[in-house]
Amino acid sequence: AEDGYDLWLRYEQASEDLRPDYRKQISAIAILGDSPTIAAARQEMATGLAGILDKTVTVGTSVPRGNTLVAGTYDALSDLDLDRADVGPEGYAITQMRRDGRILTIIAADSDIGVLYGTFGLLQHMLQGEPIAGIDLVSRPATQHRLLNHWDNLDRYVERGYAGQSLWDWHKLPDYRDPRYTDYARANAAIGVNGTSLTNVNANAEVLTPQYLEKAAPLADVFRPYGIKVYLTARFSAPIEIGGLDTADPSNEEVQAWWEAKAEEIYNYIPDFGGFLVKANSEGQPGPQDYDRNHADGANMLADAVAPHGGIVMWRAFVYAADETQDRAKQAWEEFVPFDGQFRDNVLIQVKNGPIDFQPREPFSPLFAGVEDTKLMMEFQITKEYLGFATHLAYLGTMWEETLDAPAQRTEEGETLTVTDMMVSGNDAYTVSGMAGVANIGTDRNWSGSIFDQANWYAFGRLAWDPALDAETVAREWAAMTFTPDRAFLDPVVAMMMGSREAVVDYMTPLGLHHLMDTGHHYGPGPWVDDLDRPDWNPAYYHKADEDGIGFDRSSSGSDAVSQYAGFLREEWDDPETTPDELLLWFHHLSWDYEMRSGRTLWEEIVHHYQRGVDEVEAMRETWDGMAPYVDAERHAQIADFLAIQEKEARWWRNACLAYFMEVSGRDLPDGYEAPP
Ligand code: GCW
Repeated sequence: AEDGYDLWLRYEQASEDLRPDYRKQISAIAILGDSPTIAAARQEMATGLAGILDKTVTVGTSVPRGNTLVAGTYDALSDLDLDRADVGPEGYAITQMRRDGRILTIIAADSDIGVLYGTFGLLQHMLQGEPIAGIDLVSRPATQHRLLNHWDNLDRYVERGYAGQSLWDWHKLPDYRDPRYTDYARANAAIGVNGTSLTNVNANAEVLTPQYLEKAAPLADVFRPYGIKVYLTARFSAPIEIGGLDTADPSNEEVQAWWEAKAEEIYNYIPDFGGFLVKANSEGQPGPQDYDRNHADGANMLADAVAPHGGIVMWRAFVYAADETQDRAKQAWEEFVPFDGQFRDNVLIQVKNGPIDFQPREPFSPLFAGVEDTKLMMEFQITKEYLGFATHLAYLGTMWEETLDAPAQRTEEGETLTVTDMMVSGNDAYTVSGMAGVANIGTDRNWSGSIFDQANWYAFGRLAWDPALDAETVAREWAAMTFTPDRAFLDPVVAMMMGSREAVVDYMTPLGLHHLMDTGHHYGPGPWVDDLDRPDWNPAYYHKADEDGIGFDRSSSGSDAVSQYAGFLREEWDDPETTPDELLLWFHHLSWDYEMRSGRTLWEEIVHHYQRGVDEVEAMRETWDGMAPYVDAERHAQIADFLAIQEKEARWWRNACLAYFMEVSGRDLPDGYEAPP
C-alpha cells in the first residue's frame, strides 16, 4: 500500500522515455571497496536500480565489461586515472566518459561516505526524471554538522511531536534493532544528515546512565555506516541527579572531573559519539547561572570533557527570563554577546532562526550578526508547533530560505553578508558550521504525521547540505520523488507548496504579528489570553492591541530591539515607513488607521490578510483535487482530508482573530468581507 513509508526512497520504475537509455548506459554495476559504508552503498544501489530499471540488478566489487556504472573512492578507482574533483571529505562527483568504446558512469569521492552520498545522488537524479547521458556534477556540503534534534523523552513521548511516539524503543533495546532504524538512517543519509541528537533538550539525566548508554550504543552502530553520529542531551544538573554530588557548579573540580569521567564512559559505549546538546537556564532547565556562572563557563566545562575524544558541544541560545519589563526578543543577544570570543573551539552556539520562538514569520535572530568570534549553528524547527501541527500543509523551505538569504551585515567594503554567510563565518566555514532541525519524526507509518510534512524533513537536509539551494528546486525534487516527475503534476503542486507557508502566515499572524496561538499546546488562536503567570507566555504581550492600535514597538522609541541589528537594518526597521509589511507589527505599534502602502488602513489590511489566507487554502484544495489522476488513491485521499481540516481551521483562525480585534478596536469589517459568526 502507498502509506508514505518509503519517503524519497520510492524506487519506482523510470518512465518509458528514460528507462531504455538508463538500461543501455548501465548494463553492469560495480562499487569498489569493502567497508560497512560501501556495503550500504551497494545494497542501496541494488535496491534502487532494480526499481528504477525494473530488472534484477547485481552490484559487483570489481569493474566489469560493457557500459558500466562504477563507484568508489578516487584511491579505489586509481586504475581509471580520473581527474580529481574538489569534493571535500564528504562530497562526491558524478561524471560520464567513454573509454575503449564503452560508456562509464562514475561516482567518485575522497571517502566511503562520499561514495554513499554519491550513490543516493545518482539514484535521486534518476528518480527526478533526469537523463544521465553526459552527467557531470559535483556536490559537497557547505556545513559540517547537519543534525536532527529529536525532542524525544525516554518514555517515548515526543515533545511537540505530531507523528506518533518516539522511534527509539528503549524497552526493546539493546537487543532488538528494529529494521526501521536502518530505514531512518537511509532516509537521512539520502539527504546528507550526518548527526542525530536522540533525546529531548528538556533533558532527563537518566539517558547518561549505563542503563541507557547501553541502549544508545546499538543505535549508533546501526547509523554509523550511514555517516550518522549520535549525540545526547546533557542535563546540566546530572552530576547531582545521577552522580551523587551536591552541586553542578562548573567551577567545582569534582563536577568537572565527573563530566570528564562521564565522557570517557560514553565514548567506551559509542567510540564516535558526537557530543552534547544543551538547553540551560531556559524554561526551568538547570544551568550555570544557578551558580552565578555564565553560559561560557557551562559550555566550556562540557566542551573540555568531550574535547579529548573529538566531541562538540551545541549550547542553545534559546533563553529568556520571566520578566515583563524585558523584551523577550532581546534576551538571547544580551546573554550571549558579552561572552563573544570566550567559548572553546568545540562549542557551537545553537540559535533559533528568529528571536522569539519558531513563529510562522520572524526576522532572523540578531545573534547571527552580533558575534564575531563565536561559532553559531542554525536551529530550525521542522515539526510544526506553531504552523498547524501535521494537518496543515505548510512547506517550510520558503521560510528557511528567507532566513538564510536575509541580508544580515555589511562589511567595511560595503559588501552585504547574509545570515548564511554569518553562520558559516567566512573563514573556516566547513569546519565550524552546522545546522540543526527539530525533528518531525515518529512511529507513524509515514514518519512525519502527514505526507507533505516529509517535504520539510527533506528540505531541512538539503538546505543544511547547501544553504544556497532555492526552496523551489528543493520542493520540486521532493515532489518528483514522492509522487511523480510528471510536469503536469509538479508545476501546480510545487506552486501550491511555495505559497503554503505564506497562507499560514496570513490566516494566523499576518503583518509581523506573532505568538497569537492558544496557550500551552499552541494549536489554534488565542489572542485574548492574558492571564498566565508568565507574562511573556501571553499572546496579549505580543500583539498589544487596544482601542488605539496594535503591534509591539521594538523601535528606538520602544524596546529598542532594533538596535541589535546592523546599522543598515536598524535604520530600515526603525521607521514604519521603511519597514517591510511582513515585519511591520513586529517592530511597530501603529494606529488602526495607519495608512499602508496598499492604500488600505492597517485595520483593512489585517482583515485583507486573514481573508487572503483562507482564500489561499481554498485554492490549495482545488489544486489538490485536480491531482487525483497522478497520485495513488490512498495518499490522495488523506491529503485531501487534511486540506479540508486546514480550510476549516483557517476560517477558525480568521474568525477568532478578527472577532477579537473588532471588539478591542471597536471597528467593523470593511465592506465585502464575511463577518465572523
Ligand atoms: O518552542 C518552545 C516549545 C518547547 C520547547 C522550547 C525549546 C523543548 O514550546 O516545547 O522545549 O521551545 O526550544 O526549548
